[in-house]
Amino acid sequence: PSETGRVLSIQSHTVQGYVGNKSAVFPLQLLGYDVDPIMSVQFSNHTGYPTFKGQVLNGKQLWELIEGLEANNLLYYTHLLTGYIGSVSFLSTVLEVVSKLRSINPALTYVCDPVMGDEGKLYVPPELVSVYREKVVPVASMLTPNQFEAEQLTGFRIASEQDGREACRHLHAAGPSKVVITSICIDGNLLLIGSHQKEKGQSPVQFKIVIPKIPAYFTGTGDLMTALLLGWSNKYPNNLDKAAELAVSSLQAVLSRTLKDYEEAGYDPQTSSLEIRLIQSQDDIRNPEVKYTSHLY
Ligand code: ATP
Ligand code: PLP
Ligand code: PXL
Repeated sequence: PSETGRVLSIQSHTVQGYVGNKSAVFPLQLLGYDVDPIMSVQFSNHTGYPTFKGQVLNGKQLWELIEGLEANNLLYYTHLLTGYIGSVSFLSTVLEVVSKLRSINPALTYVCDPVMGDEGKLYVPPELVSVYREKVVPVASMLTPNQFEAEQLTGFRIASEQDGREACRHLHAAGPSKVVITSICIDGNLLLIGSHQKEKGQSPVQFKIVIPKIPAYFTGTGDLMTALLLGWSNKYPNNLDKAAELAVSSLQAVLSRTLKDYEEAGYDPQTSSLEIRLIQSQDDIRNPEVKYTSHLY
């Protein structure tokens, strides 16, 4: 499949390490996409380190970049991708960017990772939750929450596969035709649940992928996952299950290599957050060997 596109990716930049755009741009380029990154922050490193330094772009500065592009007729995009966003003002400007891009390309696909938190904890200001729920979800084409984020967006507790599928149906009713809950932790394993509502009002095609949990903590995996899902779901627009198999298989290859490299270097993978071995994994991104398969419900 050769379908590609031009992606505007509004995400973090870290000088060292792979989160945000550092984790999304290279894989999308490897899959053949033109990617135009806007750096929502520029930090020395991700915020999980003991300290970090850097600058934050505000909503007005984001809009200036959009105006610059528009003044030169450069605002035609097939996809908008957003990840971690730290303030209501920036998120509100992102909503204006969605409208502006759709005024130029009504078929624009907006892929939104509603990054808010994990494992029961919010790491964004709490005011962002209602903005995501009320304003962002309705305009998103594809949404990739984790378990906690899906709970925040729907108000349901998600404790089982059934709950996950129900949350997806609820999210479809609010807007996006594609929803992937990237991980639900059940009995120590990770479960990905995907859901594609092909026609408004119809019941969605749903599937799961079981992913054995690696006993290590990685950073940037959510950002890489969403980028891969954008890349593959655009190539297989009617087979979200197949797109998810390819994305998960690439991601797990990246994580295995990361773990192996850290272990060989004498690190204990359980005590430090691991930077993914993204560049070293380029063959696994271009041509993933499918080792994780979707099971349709
Ligand atoms: P976001 O907050 O960006 O939505 P997320 O919480 O969805 O992120 P992660 O929890 O990092 O992101 O998971 C994304 C994907 O990464 C999962 O679908 C899973 O495939 C993989 N993953 C992350 N950590 C592990 C792990 N320890 N073992 C196995 N797979 C993992
Ligand atoms: N922890 C903090 C403090 C963050 O700001 C973020 C931002 O997204 C994350 C974790 C998320 O990392 P991931 O996308 O790998 O889940
Ligand atoms: O996706 C994770 C992420 C994005 N942006 C910044 C981060 C992190 C994770 O720590 O620090 C700035």
